[in-house]
Amino acid sequence: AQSMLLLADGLESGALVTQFEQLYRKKPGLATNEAKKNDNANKNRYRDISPYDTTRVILMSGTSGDYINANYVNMEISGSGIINRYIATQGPLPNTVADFWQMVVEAQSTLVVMVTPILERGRIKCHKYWPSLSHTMELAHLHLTCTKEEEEPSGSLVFREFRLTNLETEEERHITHMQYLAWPDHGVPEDSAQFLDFTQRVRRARTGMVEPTIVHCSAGIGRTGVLILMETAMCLIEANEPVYPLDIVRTMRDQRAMMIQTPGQYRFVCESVHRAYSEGIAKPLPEFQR
Ligand code: PTR
Ligand code: PTR
Repeated sequence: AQSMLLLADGLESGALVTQFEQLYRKKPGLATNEAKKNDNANKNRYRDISPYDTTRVILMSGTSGDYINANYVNMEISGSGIINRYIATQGPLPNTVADFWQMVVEAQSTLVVMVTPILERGRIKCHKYWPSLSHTMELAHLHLTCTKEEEEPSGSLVFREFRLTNLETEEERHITHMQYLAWPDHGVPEDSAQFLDFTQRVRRARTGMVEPTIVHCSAGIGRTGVLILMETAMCLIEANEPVYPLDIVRTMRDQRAMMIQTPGQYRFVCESVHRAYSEGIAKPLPEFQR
């Protein structure tokens, strides 16, 4: 409750956003050498968005080498013993689709959260790295079939299910795909109630999951960062722990550079945290009440 008063004050005075603007975008001293190697240049969607070497996802069986533009991001919920595990990554390129699905397999992920449309203002933000409903995409030894696709009446959310078959190991996996459409890059969601609802659905889908959730947008920093901050804040509220958004951003940026891209995105997510708390959308769970 104390931290929510601070949050409201900070929003009101503008101090919150000022502090955000003063925070480093990349953690000083962390290298991104793998991203800069010649062989990996065409695996990066944006030249200025590179994963740290220390937290990058290292593929065991990549198509050519072990590199993919992705980082492990672990968010500890103090006081609850929970660690939410994510992999934050860029929207796949045509030449990184196989590596993307290989990463899903190696990380044993069963949930992929996509917070970008494919196309924005006529520009491609992410390659369509999945097959259409009832179709199968063949990626070397991985076969991916879309078994379900449902769009919300609002038109801003799509849910899909995939069956991923590994022909080498004969293993079959089911993967849930949740896509949020109404959110331009560098911007904020059109509707904060809808965004909170989406975050809650992601949380429900993750319940009991120890494997990382894959989260991506186009660059894998702005919108991806907002979603992870929002989910982290909701978990903290439920664990009856204070929420200090700037500390959360720092923790994220220590694992993937530039998470949360604009002051507007930061302000939006702080307002949404406050709203989730004050409207009781997220509230302390009985087991954490003191
Ligand atoms: N080998 C195909 C390709 O890369 O074009 C794999 C593929 C298959 C790609 C299906 C996309 C697919 O989706 P859709 O069902 O929309 O054709
Ligand atoms: N160089 C690009 C730019 O600044 O436009 C990189 C970039 C692109 C950064 C998209 C962030 C972007 O947004 P998001 O991470 O939400 O896809």
